[in-house]
Order: sequence, then C-alpha cells, then structure tokens
Amino acid sequence: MAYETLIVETRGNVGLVTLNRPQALNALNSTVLKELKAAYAAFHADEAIGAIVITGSERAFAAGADIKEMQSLQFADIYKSDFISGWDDIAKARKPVIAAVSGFALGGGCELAMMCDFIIASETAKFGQPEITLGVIPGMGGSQRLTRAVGKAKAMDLVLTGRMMDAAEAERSGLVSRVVAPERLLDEALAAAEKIASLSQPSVMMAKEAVNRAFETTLEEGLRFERRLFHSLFATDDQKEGMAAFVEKRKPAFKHR
Ligand code: CO8
Repeated sequence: MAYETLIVETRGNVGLVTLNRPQALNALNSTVLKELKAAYAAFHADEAIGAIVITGSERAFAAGADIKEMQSLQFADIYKSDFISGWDDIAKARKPVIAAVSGFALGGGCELAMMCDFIIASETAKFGQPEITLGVIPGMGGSQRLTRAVGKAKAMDLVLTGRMMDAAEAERSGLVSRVVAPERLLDEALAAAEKIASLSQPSVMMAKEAVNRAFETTLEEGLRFERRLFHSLFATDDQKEGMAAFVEKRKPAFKHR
C-alpha cells in the first residue's frame, strides 16, 4: 500500500511507522488514522513482526489533531459519525507498540503516544494536552489515560492549564519509561522492540493483556486473569523451549507457538 502521511518499514522483526506530515508538525487527521490502521493490520498479519515502533520527526511526534481540519466541524455531524472513535482501534493493537517521542507530543499526539504500551522520549520531548486553550477538551483519551499514567494532580494541572511538560518531568511523573539523547532515540526504541520481538509472541501478547487488565478490573479479578494466562502458557511449545534452554544454559529458539 502507498502511504501519504506515514513512512512504513520493517527493521528486522520490528514494524516501524514514522508519522510524516512535516508541514503540519505531524498533526493527526482522518488520513493518518486510516493509514495507521492499515499499517498496524499489515504488521499484525505478518508473523515475522513481533513489535511495532511509532515515531515522528525530531521536531514533533505529533502536534495534535489537525486544527485546520476540525475548525469548521459541527456538533450534529461529529456526534452522528462518532468522530474520533476510530482511534480506539489503534489502542487495541495486540502486538506491543512503543512510542519513540521527540519534540512536541501535544493533544492527540500525546494521546496517540499514550495508546502505545510504553513511551521512550528524547530529552527534547514536550508533552501536553493544550485542547483547553482552543475551547475544547482532550478527545482521544487524554483525560483518562493521562490521569491513569500520572495521577489526578498532574493530569488536572496539564489538562486545565494546557501547559507542556518536558521529558524529565514526564519521566518523573511516570508517563514515559526512559529518556535518552535525541540521537539515540530511534536506536533505543528499535532495540527494545527487537528484544520484545525475539521473545515468544504468545507470552508477550499475554503479558501485554495482563498489564492492560490492571486498568480495567479489580485486583482480585486481575490476579485471577493473570494466573489463568500463566497457566495457559504451559500449553505452548515456547514454555517448554524457554525453560529447557535455561536449564541447558543455551539461548532459546522460540517458535511463537
Ligand atoms: N493542526 C494543524 N496544523 C498544525 C498543528 C495542528 N495541531 N500544529 C502545528 N500546525 C502547523 C502550523 O499551523 C504551522 O503551519 P503553517 O506553517 O502553515 O502556518 C506549522 O504546523 C508549524 O507550526 P508553528 O509555526 O505553530 O510552529 P511553532 O514552533 O511556532 O509552534 C507548536 C509549535 C507549539 C506545537 C504550535 O504549532 C502549536 O501550538 N500547535 C497546536 C498544538 C495543539 O493545540 N494541539 C492540540 C490540537 S486539538 C487535539 O489534539 C484534540 C484531539 C482530539 C482527537 C482528534 C482526532 C483526529
């Protein structure tokens, strides 16, 4: 497929998506959504791909939803079409997705990063939910995912004032997992993704499901869910291989089954 707003490549066993609308600081629009869905679907269908990295440019991961596209929208139309709801599919990716964020990750850009499983940020990254300064509020999950990630105090501060936080503050707050020098960003994210891709896919996908369940259920149900997944992994060849390899002091050769 030919992409207009993305660069889609594979690097080893990793799918790499680069947002590519430099004239609008990678602002997100309906074409970006359509193409991201297609890219993710292709990576999910490709057995060889074990993880996905999504990134932007050095200046901007994404500066939000495309304000010029949204400016003239009318309530009845966006209500009827349930505008934005399609982005939920991006958050439902089953293979792990790492966001590699440099520069601005604002509004929908910050929300897209938060739909990923974890965020690796460059020292130049700036996160924020500035929608309030436009007379609206976050619409792609910012009020929910940011609050779960950084807690009420910091989320209220960001969502109500629209201010940006830098990479150091984002790491202190728990929004990002690592901060690296800008020139190291992509290599660091690709190395993390390649590490994940080298592991048994069923266990990786279940690990992701189990962590995500922590945000959706009670502790007791979450523990039961985790335990059942743990039990089920003993039905895989990869569990036998992984444990045999440990005992035999060799590298496991996972078959992802
Ligand atoms: N939408 C459209 N165009 C944009 C956007 C955007 N979000 N952000 C930047 N651009 C464009 C600018 O208009 C400018 O274009 P031009 O050169 O044609 O005038 C170009 O990108 C470069 O931007 P600036 O000249 O403004 O660059 P600066 O370095 O001066 O400033 C900033 C960078 C601070 C990032 C500034 O561009 C900015 O504040 N951008 C808007 C940030 C923002 O408010 N984002 C939130 C948008 S609302 C949102 O995300 C709601 C999510 C709901 C889901 C939507 C689903 C699709």
